[in-house]
Amino acid sequence: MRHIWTHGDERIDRTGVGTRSIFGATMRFSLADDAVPLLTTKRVYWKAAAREMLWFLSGDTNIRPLVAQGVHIWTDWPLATYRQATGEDIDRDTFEARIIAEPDFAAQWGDLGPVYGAQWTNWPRYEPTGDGLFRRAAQGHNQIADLVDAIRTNPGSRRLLFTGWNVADLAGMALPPCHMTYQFHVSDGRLSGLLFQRSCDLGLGFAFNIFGLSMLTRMLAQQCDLAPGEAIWSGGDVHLYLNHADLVESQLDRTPSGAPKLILRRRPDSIFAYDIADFDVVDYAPQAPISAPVAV
Ligand code: UFP
Repeated sequence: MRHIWTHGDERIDRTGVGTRSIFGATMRFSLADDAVPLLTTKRVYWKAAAREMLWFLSGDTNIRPLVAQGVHIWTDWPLATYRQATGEDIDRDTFEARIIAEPDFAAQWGDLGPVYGAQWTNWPRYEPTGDGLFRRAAQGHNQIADLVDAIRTNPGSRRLLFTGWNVADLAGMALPPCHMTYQFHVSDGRLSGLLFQRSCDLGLGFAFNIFGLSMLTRMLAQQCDLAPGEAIWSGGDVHLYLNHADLVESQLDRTPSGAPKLILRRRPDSIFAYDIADFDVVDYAPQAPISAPVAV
């Protein structure tokens, strides 16, 4: 963070907010003994990240179940679309209340397009109709189910990966995938996970993304009877928004402390059967939360 804040190139980005940014960065964290990379210099609402990860795995792409659980991280995109389409100056709380209370409203305005969950569990598959044409099959490729299968049956493979970057579907997504490609690696009985993230908001997004990678790696390791190895994070455009000065400076003033652990309390029958109650973070005594505006 300090390196980017002092040495990053200043550039105008898509959101118009402006960033300081570097291109290409890697970090690695051990997941052994339940260790989990979770910031201690501010409170990270890891349960929101965990709920988001479970929502991805459920294949859902509508914000309704997230909003119903008090997770607001995806609301700004549909809200902006709604305001633009209707010209109505609706506030976020009212919009979210309608999403929860009115299923039809949620269906019309709450969907994000074929984002992560759709690509992860239902990547479009096409089948021949018999007359030289193809139609979209009812069930697409479930990359996650295939991954679990491949880790179990072919752990030496160098093809243990899944991706959300479906070029043909990008135009329909509220936001093209940021944490776009996950690769896994089995060595010496340990499963490591590597995430390639094309674009990273280091002030807000990163803490969630690295937790998500770690949680998913732990779940996959548990399902495949492997020990957790490392979480390796690789970023393309890694940036700090210029309006995050308060966040950056207060975090840099603080000293990290403690060693939080992620506990998986149960071993469900399948990678798709986890519940939020299956996860707990212990030994986590972070410093005060710091809020900052999200660039939409
Ligand atoms: N972003 C993240 N992590 C995420 C996510 C978004 O850091 O999981 F969904 C940030 C990165 C960037 C913005 O600041 O959101 C996406 O903008 P763009 O598509 O222009 O890269």
